[in-house]
Amino acid sequence: MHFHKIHGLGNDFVLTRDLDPARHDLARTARALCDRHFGIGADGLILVLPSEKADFSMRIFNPDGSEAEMCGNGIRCFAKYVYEQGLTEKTNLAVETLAGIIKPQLKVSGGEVQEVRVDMGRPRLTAAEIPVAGFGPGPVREAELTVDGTKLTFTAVSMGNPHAVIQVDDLARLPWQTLGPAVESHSAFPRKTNVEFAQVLGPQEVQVAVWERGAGATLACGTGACAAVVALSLTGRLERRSTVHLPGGDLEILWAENDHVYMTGPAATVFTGEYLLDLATLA
Ligand code: ZDP
Repeated sequence: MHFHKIHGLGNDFVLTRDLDPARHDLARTARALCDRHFGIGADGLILVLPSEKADFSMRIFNPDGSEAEMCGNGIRCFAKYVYEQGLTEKTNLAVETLAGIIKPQLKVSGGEVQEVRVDMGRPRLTAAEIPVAGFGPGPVREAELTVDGTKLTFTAVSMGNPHAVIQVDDLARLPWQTLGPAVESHSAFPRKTNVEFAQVLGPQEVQVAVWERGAGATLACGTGACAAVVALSLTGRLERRSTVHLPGGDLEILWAENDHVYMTGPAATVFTGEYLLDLATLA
């Protein structure tokens, strides 16, 4: 299996065209490839597939084998891959995902994709859409959740995938690495959730620590950065155009007047390779 290793702000993915959903056990393959000791190592496995409704179709699997609806950093990596592999000459793409058609716009110079601005579509805010159980039926804003004896305040947002944005005063003093998995698997989130711990630094600036569903702590999360800006502007804590500081770097987010969220950030190819183990016999 030929693959590319591409990351967005250190959120890293294995991308390939050599996996066939009809023939391969994708959950098992994702677990094997994403393993950092027994495999290639990645925060997710991304399949580059043809589409009847759009230019391409993207499927994304977490390191635990679960399939996510969408992936913000991953779709920038996806756009870089299809353009630089010569699969398209378009710089405005439409990509089919389980969260609908997402539209990356490529900034190209010297034949290389330098940056990608993605129309991530509209955030979904009702409890049923996210989904959140035991709250709602409408939007869940600054609701209380107690995990491990700690009272947290969360706002729920779906960017196609579920997010709980937890506003905190001081990230350095919060044991978010242990709270993250407890929130991820809390019964309030029937499909589990990604968790963003967010400390507002200024009117247009926020620091975010990410605990990803099915992946754990990662250096960045594109859909999570969008969810954080939506949640915090909804609750009057941040402007709709803001910079999100993540451990791996910054993303620029705009929740525009047309209700669409736009995310701008980089993607970098690190290496290509051949995976040598038999995909049919993966442990
Ligand atoms: O929704 C989920 O299960 C996520 N773990 C998918 C990956 C999201 C990602 N971090 C992003 O950038 O949006 C890749």
